Amino acid sequence: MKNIDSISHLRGESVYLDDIPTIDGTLYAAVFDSPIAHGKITKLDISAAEKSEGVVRIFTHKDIKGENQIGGIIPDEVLLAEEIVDFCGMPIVLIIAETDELAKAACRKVICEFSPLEIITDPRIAQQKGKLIIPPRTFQTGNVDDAWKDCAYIFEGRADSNGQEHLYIETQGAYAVPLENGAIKIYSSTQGPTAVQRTGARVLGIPMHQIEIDVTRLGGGFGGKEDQATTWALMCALATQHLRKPVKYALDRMEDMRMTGKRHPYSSDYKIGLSKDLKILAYEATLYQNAGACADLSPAVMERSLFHSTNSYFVPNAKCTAYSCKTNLVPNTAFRGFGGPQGMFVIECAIAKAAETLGIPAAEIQKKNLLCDGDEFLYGQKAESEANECWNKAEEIFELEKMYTDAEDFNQKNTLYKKGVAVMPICFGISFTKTIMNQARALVHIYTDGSVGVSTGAVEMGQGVNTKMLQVACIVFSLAPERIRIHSTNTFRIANTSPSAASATADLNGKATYMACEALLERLKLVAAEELLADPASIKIINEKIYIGDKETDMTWNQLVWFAYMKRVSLSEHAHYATPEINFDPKKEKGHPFAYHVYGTSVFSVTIDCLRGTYTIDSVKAVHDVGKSINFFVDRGQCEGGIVQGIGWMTMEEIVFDKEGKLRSNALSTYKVPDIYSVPKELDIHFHESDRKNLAVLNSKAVGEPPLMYGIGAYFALRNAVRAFNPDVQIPFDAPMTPEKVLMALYSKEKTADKKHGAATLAAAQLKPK
Ligand code: LUZ
Ligand code: MOS
Repeated sequence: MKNIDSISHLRGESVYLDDIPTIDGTLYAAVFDSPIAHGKITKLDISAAEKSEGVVRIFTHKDIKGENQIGGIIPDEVLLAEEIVDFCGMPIVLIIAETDELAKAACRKVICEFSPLEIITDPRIAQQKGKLIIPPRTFQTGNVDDAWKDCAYIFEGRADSNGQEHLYIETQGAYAVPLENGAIKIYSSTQGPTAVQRTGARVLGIPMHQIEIDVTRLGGGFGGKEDQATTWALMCALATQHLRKPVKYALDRMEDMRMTGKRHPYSSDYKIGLSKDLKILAYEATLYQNAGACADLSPAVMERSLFHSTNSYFVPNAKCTAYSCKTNLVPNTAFRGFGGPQGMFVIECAIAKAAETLGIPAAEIQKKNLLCDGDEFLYGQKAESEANECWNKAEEIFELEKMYTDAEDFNQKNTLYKKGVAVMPICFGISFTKTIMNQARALVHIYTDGSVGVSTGAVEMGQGVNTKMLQVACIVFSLAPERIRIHSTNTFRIANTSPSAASATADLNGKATYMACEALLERLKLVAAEELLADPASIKIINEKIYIGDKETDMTWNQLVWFAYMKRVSLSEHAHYATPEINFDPKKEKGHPFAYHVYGTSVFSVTIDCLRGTYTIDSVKAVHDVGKSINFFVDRGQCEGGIVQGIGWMTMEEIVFDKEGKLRSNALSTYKVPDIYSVPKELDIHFHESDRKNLAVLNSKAVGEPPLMYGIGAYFALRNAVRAFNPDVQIPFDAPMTPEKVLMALYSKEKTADKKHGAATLAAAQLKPK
């Protein structure tokens, strides 16, 4: 089935925040944000801004009637600055004017002076100074310290991965409208309607039942709107509360890039020990997460880095420690993969380091260590592994051996172009790592004309979750898709939602939808049995026809629904689903946190231009574990998009903050994201299907985040291509592998162990083709 939004998308009729018709008298917001990364506010003069044309009102933290506090996990984040600013882009003053332009013009008239404080941008320095968001955590299994002595080879090093802009096509934004009795309705471009409602209640000082959040769809979220959409919704709501007027704020691209958090950069140290036959015997890693100025979701992101620190490998002795480091950068946040990619990158670097030193393809080590059924992850859960199946299939259908020999042949024949091949297996745990968040609700109404309306807590953000919800209802009722509508996500219809995140949205909300539809179906069967004088167990409903056993009757779905109504039988059902079996004990750092895992193997082939350092990703092929896919198009779309987004993170997207903590890559002119031309020439995705029972909705495994991690393969394929030109070069593990870094590495003379981090510091004068 096609994505149900495809036609309205194509016609430009789909409704995003900016498509909601505004009410007469709507006012517009803009935020004056901190120009410095750390300091004490010594003077704040808004008098000129107040006199600026079209300005209606200016708000500071003093106007907040509830608490000036928006921290979700830890209460450490204000909506509007009080005495201290601790990152560039921190909101200080909220300006409301008659138009968007006038509000922005007034921002420029705010006078704010600071006495500067020390600026920290490096997570390792933050850690040394004891600036941590939460105490460090360690996940471990076996006994690493004892295991080193049994290792034939030991390698150590450092691995860095940079942040990533979410670059959703629709920027952050909200529209708040006053309702009667002091209530407020907020249209918010959020992945977490309940987060906006809950935090809104706290900031405005009113009960949650006074705040209605409504979301039709987002133009992309990728985690950026899991927590950080709240800020903009509450800016509008704060103004609406005071002015009793509708207020809208849709950030422009530069505001969005400057004031919202990104993927967390990580700096890590690793140590890996292998046996003579390349089994990983021991792995130790220390991860320094750059959290930015406040906690936001960083503790949870850090936790997922630890969960995924051994990727899809069985490591008998492992010890991974992570620090969430407080720096003076915009608070970093959820981003597709949620720390998993960062953790996985480190062990892949360790394996690459070992392979490069031993002079073998990394794939030899990767393949030997894939998780088998029953192997334990370092947090205690036992794997139901598809890792070997996916790898073996990939090896066979993509002719991996031939890909390697073709690249070698090519490299023999060409001096100025080199090819590199790399394999990237993935393993991603499905469920919110915080067990309590794994619950969802659905509300299903059958109307008297036989049409069906479904509401859930799922937010459609382009990922196709509404299409999957519709499919679930279609399957249970045996109705055509036209008979069913998925309605907006609304906190007055569905309460206490978890954000649409963790790849778990379709599973959680789909299971609740399934349960609600099933309950209605059972009820309708009783009505049919009564009307037809038949045994309820013998009633079937197929394609809008009612059957007794295999015998079709004259009764239709529409008639049955009407009979039920006439008998005063409820045609509505609200269901609640909570993932069974999952648990985690943070004291022991052990448990069974995930409903299941998603596996897969991707194979990358790249070509670099050895004069220019530029490159093309020639092909990405993947065997991806879907369980039993209920929607081939949606799932393939997620794989393709995830892979390209992952390649972007690993190759071209380079966030640059200067030493003053100012974002230099602050627009699309200075921050490069993959476009249609950077999509791999060949993108070939095979689904690995399996009959094994899982906790996914209709056995169709979650697909949102896992494919992003295939993109890590691009980084290693590029390294391999560089090493075909400049053998034995020591390239620091420092993603993204931009063309600039490729060029530096091609001509780098660094051949000894990377004591010093950063080949990119090589002087240009040293560049000389060998
Ligand atoms: N959000 C969250 C997530 O709150 N908890 C998670 O475990 C998670 N995982 C992936 C993406 N978002
Ligand atoms: Mo997410 S990173 O699943 O919002």
